[in-house]
Amino acid sequence: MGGADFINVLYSEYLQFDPKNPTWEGRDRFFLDPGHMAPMLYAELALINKFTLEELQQLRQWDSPTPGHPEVCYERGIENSSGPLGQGHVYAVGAAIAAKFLAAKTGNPTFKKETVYTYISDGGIQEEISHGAARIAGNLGLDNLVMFYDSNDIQLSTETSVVTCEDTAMRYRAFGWEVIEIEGNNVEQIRQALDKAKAVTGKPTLIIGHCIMGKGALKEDGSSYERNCKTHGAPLGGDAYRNTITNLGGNPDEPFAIFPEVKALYEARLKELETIAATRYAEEKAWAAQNAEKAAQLEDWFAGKLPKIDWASIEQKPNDATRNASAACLSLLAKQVPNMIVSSADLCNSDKTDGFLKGGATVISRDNPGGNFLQAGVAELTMACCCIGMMLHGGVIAACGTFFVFSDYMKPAVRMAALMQVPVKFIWTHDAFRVGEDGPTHEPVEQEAQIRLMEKLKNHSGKNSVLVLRPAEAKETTVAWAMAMENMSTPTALILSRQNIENLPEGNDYEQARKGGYVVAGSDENPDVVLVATGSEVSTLVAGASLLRKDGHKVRIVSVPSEGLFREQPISYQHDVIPVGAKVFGLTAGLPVNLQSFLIGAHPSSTIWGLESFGFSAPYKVLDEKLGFTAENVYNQVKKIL
Ligand SMILES: Cc1ncc(C[n+]2csc(CCOP(=O)(O)OP(=O)(O)O)c2C)c(N)n1
Ligand SMILES: [Mg+2]
Repeated sequence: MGGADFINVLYSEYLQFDPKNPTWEGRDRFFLDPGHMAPMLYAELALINKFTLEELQQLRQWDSPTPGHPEVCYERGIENSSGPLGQGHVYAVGAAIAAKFLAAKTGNPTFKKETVYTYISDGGIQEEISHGAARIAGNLGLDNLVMFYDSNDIQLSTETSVVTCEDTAMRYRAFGWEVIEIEGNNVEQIRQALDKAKAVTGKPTLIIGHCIMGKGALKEDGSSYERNCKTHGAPLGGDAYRNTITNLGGNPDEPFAIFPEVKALYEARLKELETIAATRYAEEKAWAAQNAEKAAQLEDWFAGKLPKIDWASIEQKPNDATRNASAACLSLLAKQVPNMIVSSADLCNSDKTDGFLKGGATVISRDNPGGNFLQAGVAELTMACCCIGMMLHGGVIAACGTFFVFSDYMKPAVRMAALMQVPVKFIWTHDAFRVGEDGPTHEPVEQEAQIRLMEKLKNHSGKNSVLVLRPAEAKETTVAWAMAMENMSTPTALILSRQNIENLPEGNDYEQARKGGYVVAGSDENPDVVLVATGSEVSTLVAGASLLRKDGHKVRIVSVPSEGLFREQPISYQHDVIPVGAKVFGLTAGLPVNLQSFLIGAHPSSTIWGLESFGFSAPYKVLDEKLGFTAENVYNQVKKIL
């Protein structure tokens, strides 16, 4: 209720979209940060015919298009799912970066005219991620970004003064923003602020709107219910809504009515928008006529179509680390995928996303908005959300890298990408304890188990919500990157090694990695034991197998870059790879649970060697010895079950 004046002015006078074409590439975007304000957004969208009044009445009910928090749906005018405070406005930062990128890269004038609006509340301002977003948007001078802050002094359980004495205006100014302060329920001031924000150049704008929480609300006894935490999320209670609707000039017997003058206002605006869109289309058409090739390319970009990528041209160095193998792929992608943007949280030379720079990418800056490498600074969650926002905008493919252990700082964003089915590529290197001297703080142990849980969780289209790939060595990494690029329906995680890894035996058919798991070349017929691993542990199994063969044992080795994908194969294939009743030995540098499912149906003596504690500080070869990740230990452990 406190934000209604702003949203009404924005939608009835400023936001430019095509009522007939909700996915128009050049439309203004509106990203809602506080998902609990879903009713405000749904009600506004009902005024532009995106929801019916009946649908509004189904708020939070089973199978309704109006769930408790909005879920992305372009057709209905919802640009993002929102709920976890803080993330929504960072998607807007990503979208603003994407709009500037597309403007610079294509020259299509429509992207210069596009404005990205976002709405934030006290909760989002307090979330740590707001610092990352403010820094990046300020540093890049995103003058196509306008953020309205619903500053109402009230949050869920207290007044804001209990938890903060921040001078928010000063903070955003310090980050390089234009800051305007207004009475957030004063329509004239809202107009002036939006006019001013649109005219600002070289800076994003924050409009701090001092709003009245629960504006116009009355309690059951008729006293004021304004500025009260209790109005945050719960119904007003009893007949309070009747008093409130009467107080606001409505009829409490018809709470879902649209006033005729409001209807007329929006009808007129929708007409106006048709003209605005037609003018913009004409400009786009004129540009397309002059730039036929770019126009065709742009269409592909928004359709999520990849150009031909010459994967076969990649020559992986023998026995290389998979992070280096990833760099080789990124170098090629920099040359062949012009709408790809890669980001790193200040680790590009370690996570090897600098391969993208070496392939010719340039760093995005206020002077180079058409660059395609975002140096995100040390802000993993912000980086992930920016990448999601770029892809929500459309026209761009985004990937971001850091150390695997810091995926912990990104999980909330990975979850939202999975829920929204946004195909960001997450690049996580330094995938295990072999980080070594950096000690247990930097050594991922349980992270693979955590991220693989997302492979076991289906999205609302029935697909594994994330594709998680931990390739065994350099050449398998090329296939993994191809799979990541081709996957435009869910996020993909690439989990890569810091250390060098021996190549798999000659003749290995790497394309089989597309099945999630496969028998590695050189395996024996009718094996006595099946050795299973993901990532670099596969090569340790290969080394262990050669010792076992000296004793006359027949051994099969299975590489499983993605358990989730493997489980989608026909059961007959799964049994061909790991026969029912076989003796299975699994090796994982993560928690044993990573491979647990391969013991189902296997011989009861089957076992897994994994980590059951945090890591330790030592050179990685010493850790391999101490923790049992050697050919000798594979031999010793397997001998026990043969
Ligand atoms: C990351 C996250 N933490 C906690 C919550 C639960 N929550 C929802 S709204 C809210 C605070 C609401 O305060 P404010 O943002 O000022 O919204 P207002 O009450 O003014 O509408 C909280 C803590 C959440 N949605 N997301
Ligand atoms: Mg508030």
